[in-house]
Amino acid sequence: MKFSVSALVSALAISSASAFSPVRPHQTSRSASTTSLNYSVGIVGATGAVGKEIRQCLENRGKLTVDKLRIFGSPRSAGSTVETQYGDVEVELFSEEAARECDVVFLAVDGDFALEHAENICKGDDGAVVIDNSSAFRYKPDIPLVVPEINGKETKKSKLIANPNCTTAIGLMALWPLIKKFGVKRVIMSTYQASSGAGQPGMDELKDGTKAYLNGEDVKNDIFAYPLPFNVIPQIDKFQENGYTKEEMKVTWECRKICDLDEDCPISCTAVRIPTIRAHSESIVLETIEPVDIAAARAVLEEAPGVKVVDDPENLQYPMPMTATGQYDVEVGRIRKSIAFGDNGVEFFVCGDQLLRGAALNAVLVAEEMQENGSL
Ligand code: 2RA
Repeated sequence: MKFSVSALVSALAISSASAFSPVRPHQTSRSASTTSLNYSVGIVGATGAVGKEIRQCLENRGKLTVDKLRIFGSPRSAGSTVETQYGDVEVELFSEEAARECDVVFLAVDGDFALEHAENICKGDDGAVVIDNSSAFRYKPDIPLVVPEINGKETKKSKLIANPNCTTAIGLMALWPLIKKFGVKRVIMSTYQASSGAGQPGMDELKDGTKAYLNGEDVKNDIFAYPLPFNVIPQIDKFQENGYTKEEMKVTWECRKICDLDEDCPISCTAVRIPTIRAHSESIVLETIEPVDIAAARAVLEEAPGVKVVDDPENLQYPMPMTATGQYDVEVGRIRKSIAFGDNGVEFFVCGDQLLRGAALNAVLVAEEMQENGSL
């Protein structure tokens, strides 16, 4: 943490006030183990779909002790004002110098921007911690790719942390506890991904296209390869030489890196865009090393942080985008022994909010983890 004057003043205020009042504004849910200094937090891309959710996660969770929120934008948005729980914040024109004054900066912008600026923002002892939501650094061996519930301790190794792709983060919440318990031989995943994966323009295109379709008008598609309303599109991101798309390969690469699996652990994904708004769904088949007892598998998932088991077929209870939307936890259900892999296989269905668990919440949890472990 950098000891800015404002942080020091607030630290002194906290310590002198603590004898009289244990609760101060913006600190209602601080855990006893956190330090008494607050942080200057920056968001780049705060008006985009993920950036907005990052701000709301910071506000709603209240665990990262924010002294000052700074919002950085382009010349177009600079000067406008955003109402926040930390007061009205004037959007500042982004510069590396200004971002470096923060303790932690969330990048909710594209990979090219991250490649150009992330390392400059965090370099040196006086640089900021950067949590990057793009794919720019995810596959670099020396940059931690972190889902805090799985490999949070990796955050101690670097001031630049990569946030995983949403599909990976959502699936791993359920996969990892089962892999830890039963081991992994292979994973086969099929996804049903919401329009929010393409940001606010993706959600807008789905909504506008649905209205147009129902009015009998032409349905335009600029964001998706084909019109999404009343359709499914078995392509997300660009096709690779091996016939998979980049979205599908991200699942393979990122699951291996986050879970520290063998370089060649067979993880195969088919990623499909469907006309839902903001929760991704995933059908996952795990072939295990140890035989799977389904009651034990369910128990492991019930204990797992960030997971809500919704699995009561008799009463038609199972995960759905409709119920997972807006939730921090992913829903897991349809848990069953696999016909394909017998005793060594378990199949299940996961739904998670793409903007929260798949992006903003994970990024904020990374910062909270770093606050807890002293890396901020
Ligand atoms: C998508 N996974 O759903 C991507 C977004 N990061 O398009």
